Amino acid sequence: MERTLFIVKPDGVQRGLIGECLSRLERRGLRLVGLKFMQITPELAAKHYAVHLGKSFYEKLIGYITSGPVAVMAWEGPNAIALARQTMGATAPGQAAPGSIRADLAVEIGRNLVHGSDSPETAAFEIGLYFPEDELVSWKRETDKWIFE
Ligand code: DAT
Ligand code: MG
Repeated sequence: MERTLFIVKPDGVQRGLIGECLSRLERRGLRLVGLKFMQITPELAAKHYAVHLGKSFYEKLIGYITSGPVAVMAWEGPNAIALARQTMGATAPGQAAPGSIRADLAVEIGRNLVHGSDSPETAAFEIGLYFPEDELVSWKRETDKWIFE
């Protein structure tokens, strides 16, 4: 089992796409273990995107992710990180695979709707940034045996 952090960014919230994005992961079969609605502070954004500090788009990225409320989720499943990334699509919507969230619903890299962790290390780090341990729910679904082998 793997866990991954997933965020519907401020453009997704403003466009009324929280449910659409959540639903795609839910219907795919990943299991929700954390969920909150919040506004990311500049301090938290700087921690989250520290890896991009110094890049040309850094300031714009911090401005974008802090520009309004976001929906933050933790999802669980076998290979959850790669599965969520596939459902999201590539960073640039024009390069995202057809059927992915970014291909179907986004146009610009700077308004690409969603965030998802990209490795086990970043997933652990990012989940820790947004969810104290007691806000994550470990549970079994009635449908697990029909989705997880
Ligand atoms: P991803 O969100 O697919 O994990 P990333 O971690 O490389 O992509 O970058 C984080 C965000 O920064 C990305 O969602 C949008 C923005 N970004 C990345 N590369 C960019 C670029 N070349 N120009 C503008 N924004 C960029
Ligand atoms: Mg990333």
